[in-house]
Amino acid sequence: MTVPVFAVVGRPNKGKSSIVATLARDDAVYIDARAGSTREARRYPMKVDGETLYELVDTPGLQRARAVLDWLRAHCADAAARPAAVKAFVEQHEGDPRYRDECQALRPVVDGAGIIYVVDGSCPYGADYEAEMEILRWSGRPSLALINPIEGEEFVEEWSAGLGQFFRTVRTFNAHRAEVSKQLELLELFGHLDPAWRQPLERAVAILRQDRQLQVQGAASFITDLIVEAINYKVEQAVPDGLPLEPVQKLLFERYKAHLVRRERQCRQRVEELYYYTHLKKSEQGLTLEESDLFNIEQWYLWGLGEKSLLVVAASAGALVGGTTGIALDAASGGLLGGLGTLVAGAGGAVSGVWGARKYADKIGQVKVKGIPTGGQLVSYGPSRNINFPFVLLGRALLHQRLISIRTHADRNALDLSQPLLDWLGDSQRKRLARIFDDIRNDRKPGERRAELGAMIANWCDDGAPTQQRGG
Ligand SMILES: Nc1nc2c(ncn2[C@@H]2O[C@H](COP(=O)(O)OP(=O)(O)OP(=O)(O)O)[C@@H](O)[C@H]2O)c(=O)[nH]1
Ligand SMILES: [Mg+2]
Repeated sequence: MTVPVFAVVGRPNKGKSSIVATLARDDAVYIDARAGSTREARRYPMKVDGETLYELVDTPGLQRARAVLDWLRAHCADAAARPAAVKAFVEQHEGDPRYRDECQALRPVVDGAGIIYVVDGSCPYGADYEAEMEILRWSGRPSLALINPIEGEEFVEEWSAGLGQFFRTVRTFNAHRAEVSKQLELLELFGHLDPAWRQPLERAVAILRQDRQLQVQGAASFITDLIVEAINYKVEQAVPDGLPLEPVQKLLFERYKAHLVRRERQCRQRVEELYYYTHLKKSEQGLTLEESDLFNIEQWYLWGLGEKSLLVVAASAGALVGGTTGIALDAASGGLLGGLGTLVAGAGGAVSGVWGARKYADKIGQVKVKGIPTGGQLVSYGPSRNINFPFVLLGRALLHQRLISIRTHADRNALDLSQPLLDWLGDSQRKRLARIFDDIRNDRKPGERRAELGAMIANWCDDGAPTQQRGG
């Protein structure tokens, strides 16, 4: 089967490379605010499971279209000879530094690529674009035009009218924000432009749809694993008689923390890989929040899981869990309110440093010391009995997954992970989660509860799910 190839062409700095990055799902494509950032034509295959579904060719911007068109006119007898004239131009000028960029852009077209012509809908239309559109028409290749509204839609209508004279298919396509459905629609459109591509592009769309489902399921299962593991996680260490316990307690807390921080990071990395992200930046704040701050209740406040939502979580969980496990409730809400009290009183981070961190650490898990029959003591830290802890982990994981799934590969902004967590969660879901967490914590029907949790998470990870469940 022929692999469809699309050359993305246009003036410098119109978002060509951005469109390539988005459609090829490749965050390594070089994108820059300066014009002339792409110097060489380069192919970017869209691969799923090792199979290339289609290819995008990024090209340098056209700047000397008028001179090229003059040459073409002077070297072409009739309309039937136009594609051959374009080919002749490229062949005769490939070593000519004056037409370097034009040859780079036209070479893949001459070799059989389809054309995606890109303009900026926030800049006015001008007749001076017509020379390059004319050249593309002369090539005789299937083509469509995309209006990329880089800084707004002010001139989109004007562009539609102008482009309509040269291209049968014109669409507005935001290179940085196009949803997946819009990307797939574009592939389908191309399938209609060239009969040879119909079948491979229909197949590509079907595979990408399925891939989306696999991404959702994969992400949900990574997140479910993380939450269940975190709820049950515990570290312990035997200490011979006569040795001090305090250093061991400190060490265990560090080990506990380090493990869960690593697991959270690993989960994020796996989700990013599922969605083909390998070059993601995280915001400065995101980076610091990502590290051990997971264990600083003071920081939970910063993620929007503020006083109110913490109380709501505790209250609904408490109302629910209270009857059966009163002790857990006391421990959790006591710890919670203690933490919040200090938080409110010491706003601005008065409680910090080692003392603060260790104090808060106690609110997440507990240190236990047990005698060992053969001598010495067994010191353990965890599992966490803090009602809010799994909510915080879940909220962070779902926020990260959502940011990844709605992102395009053209977006070079850092992931902003410092946003409110679970603010979209309804009361009944909150209660249901609290019950599931409590059951997992107490090893009641763990298999069933895990499946239930997995299904809820998969639903939230699916961007096709009703949006009232997901913020933004
Ligand atoms: N906000 C926003 N910025 C965009 C969009 N498309 C492109 N840009 C920005 O516009 C600039 C140029 O984007 P590129 O994709 O590098 O443009 P190009 O046409 O490949 O540029 P050259 O390779 O220099 O010809 C970059 O700063 C992009 O971040 C968009 O849809 N929205
Ligand atoms: Mg470029």
